[in-house]
Amino acid sequence: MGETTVLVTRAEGYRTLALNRPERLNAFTGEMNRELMAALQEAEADPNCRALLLTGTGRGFCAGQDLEGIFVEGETPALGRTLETFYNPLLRKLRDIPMPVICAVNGVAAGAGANFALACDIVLAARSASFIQAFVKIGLVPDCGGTYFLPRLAGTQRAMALAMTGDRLSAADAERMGLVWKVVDDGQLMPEATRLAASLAAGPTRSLGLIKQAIYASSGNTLAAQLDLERNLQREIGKGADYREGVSAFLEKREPAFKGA
Ligand code: LHQ
Repeated sequence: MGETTVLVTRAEGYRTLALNRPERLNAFTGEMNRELMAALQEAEADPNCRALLLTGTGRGFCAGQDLEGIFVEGETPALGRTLETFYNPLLRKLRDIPMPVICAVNGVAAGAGANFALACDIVLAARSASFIQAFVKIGLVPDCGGTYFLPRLAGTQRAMALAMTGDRLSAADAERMGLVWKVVDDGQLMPEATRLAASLAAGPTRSLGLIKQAIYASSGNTLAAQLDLERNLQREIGKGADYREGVSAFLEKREPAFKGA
């Protein structure tokens, strides 16, 4: 038996989930899909876990679906079922989990791997990392949310060119196009990402969860609907202890001690 395909490391307030098949650039297998879902569900169920950090071991972030042995003699590939059973629930979970998910893209992110990174809430990339919509190179269409995230983050023209050419995009260009929050020097990626995770984990977690909900709802909403949503969220969050703590800390000129409540 090999090592687990997702390494989970617990720190004060947050967990790091590292995709772990470095010899295959962390390409997804069914086992990895299942272990990643289990890790996300366990994190969500733990009240002490208030932020997540997703990364990869070795020189790659994730090379997408493992292409080894996917064709079985006499069988038609059932990609729709694979997506619906494994990948789409993971994408939904990353977006719906009510805590910040940071992605530290440590190397190449291709195919599904690229789009898992784009699904995360705040994406940091190592300067040597790159993003490839590799699907077209093997005669597929982007999945795992690629056709949703790319036009929204980068605009229709860039989304189309990236998806149609499958060209490799450098981390610097990904930052310029708004696909990632920040590019950092390779040696600074994990220190910077863990600093951010620890800082968000000490934040007002319910606020952060609702911020995520509101920002993601906005692309399907009118302004009127979004104003209604903001009103509803603010009505609820304003009853919480962290709001009182935040205001008290400001008035008392001290750092707030948020409980995530
Ligand atoms: C791999 C892989 C890999 C197996 C590198 N599989 N071994 C599709 C279908 C079903 C439903 C769900 O959704 C999807 C979505 C998808 O993700 S489709 C897209 C699948 N991914 C790709 O097409 C990317 C394939 N990989 C590459 O193009 C290159 O490996 C990249 C550009 C990512 C990296 O290139 P290099 O840095 O030159 O590394 P390498 O190619 O030498 O890879 C290192 C090893 O990892 C190598 O094995 P080896 O035994 O020769 O050392 C590769 O064969 C292996 N590997 N990706 N997806």
